[in-house]
Amino acid sequence: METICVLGLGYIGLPTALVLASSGYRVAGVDTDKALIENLNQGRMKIEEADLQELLRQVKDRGAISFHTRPVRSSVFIIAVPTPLNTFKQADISYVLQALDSVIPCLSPQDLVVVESTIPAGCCEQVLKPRLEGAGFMVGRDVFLAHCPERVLPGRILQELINCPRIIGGCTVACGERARQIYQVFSRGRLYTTNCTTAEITKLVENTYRDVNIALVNELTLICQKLGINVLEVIGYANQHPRVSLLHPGPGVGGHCLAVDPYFIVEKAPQQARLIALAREINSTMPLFIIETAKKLVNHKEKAKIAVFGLAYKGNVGDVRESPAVQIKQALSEAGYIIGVFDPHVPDESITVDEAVRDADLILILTDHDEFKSLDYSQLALKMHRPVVFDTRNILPEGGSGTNGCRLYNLGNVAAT
Ligand code: SAJ
Repeated sequence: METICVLGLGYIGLPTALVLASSGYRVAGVDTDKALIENLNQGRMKIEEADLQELLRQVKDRGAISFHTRPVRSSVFIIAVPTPLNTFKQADISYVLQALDSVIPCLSPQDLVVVESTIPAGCCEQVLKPRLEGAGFMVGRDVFLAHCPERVLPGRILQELINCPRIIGGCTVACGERARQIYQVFSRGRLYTTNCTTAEITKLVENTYRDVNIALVNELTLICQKLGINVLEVIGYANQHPRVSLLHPGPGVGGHCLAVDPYFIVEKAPQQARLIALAREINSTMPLFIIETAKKLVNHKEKAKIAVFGLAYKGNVGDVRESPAVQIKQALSEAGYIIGVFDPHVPDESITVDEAVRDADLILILTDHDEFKSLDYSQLALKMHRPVVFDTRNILPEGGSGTNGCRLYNLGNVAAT
């Protein structure tokens, strides 16, 4: 079996490295973050994901994986570093370039470089391939270059890593084939090979599809609010249609994928990507609607206390990247409200539920964690100054928390405010 070097040990790179190591490859996990490497060497990780910790223990015990701060000699290099947005909302590929540059001195003939990081369309052909060729490696002859974007859903990473079909874009047919052979060892999903640019844009459009669909229901929420009708009822009825499947409205779209990737398309075709840009705008202004509604629910009282339930960008994960909840919390705090955050998945930023709700004027549910569904809101109401709950995720049964004078609002009945 080949040795594989995985660069970037975040939400994608680490699970990928562990799965490769458990599939028989010898794996070197690489990250420039020294503290992360020390923690992994001691068997510790920060990512909260089912079975991942146990997998780390197993592959470490078997000696199938080692961790380093620089790439080591291998025959395959998988780059899974972040591609954030720069201040102009364009893809910042500098981490990918740094990773590639660090790999170049380790390359030998016939080695394979796979980029899993999400990158703009044309990046492999126009940026990465010329960089390898500039270093003296003819792509498709001396070394192979492919893009194999990840598709895993945070919260179900391991399961989806193994089972999702994958799109592999090769700079040449041989590049795609070489990458396919690596992935087929652990992947149970079908592996499709195509060219790099097709793989790049396919990845981007998957997340854009979801972002646009969420924008539709978020916009519908604002429309229904104006019309004084319950958006949840409308969605429920519309979804009875055999070809309609509306998603869930919420306080906005977060995470490092949906809130970022559509901009990579806009960047490349701003004149054409009108719907995509508008969807981004709708989703990223959703927090303003939540902030204004929360202010109304505390009657614009100065220094009202708001118990914020959830900072993570979505339920049952501890990831706060691009989280609308963080944005909402910050804006309310800057507006002078007293904020108590309760998020059992983000312990560093959280106080206890009792501390958060004590003397609060509003519980503002911003994340759909399971823990929030099973709380007894009528009991929490007893500790509050004014027992009002605004459930922006629609996780509580409508009208279900009405005891002890507790008033429950969600995105369906917020028109009443
Ligand atoms: N959200 C809504 N309403 C919904 C669904 C989601 O408001 O009906 C919000 C969530 O609360 C969250 C955001 O959208 O703030 C994104 O959450 P998500 O669960 O839709 O997606 P991610 O970002 O966790 O993972 C996505 C997935 N892409 C698709 O489903 C097309 C995943 O498969 C990708 O691998 C991942 O992006 C990625 O890394 O690109």
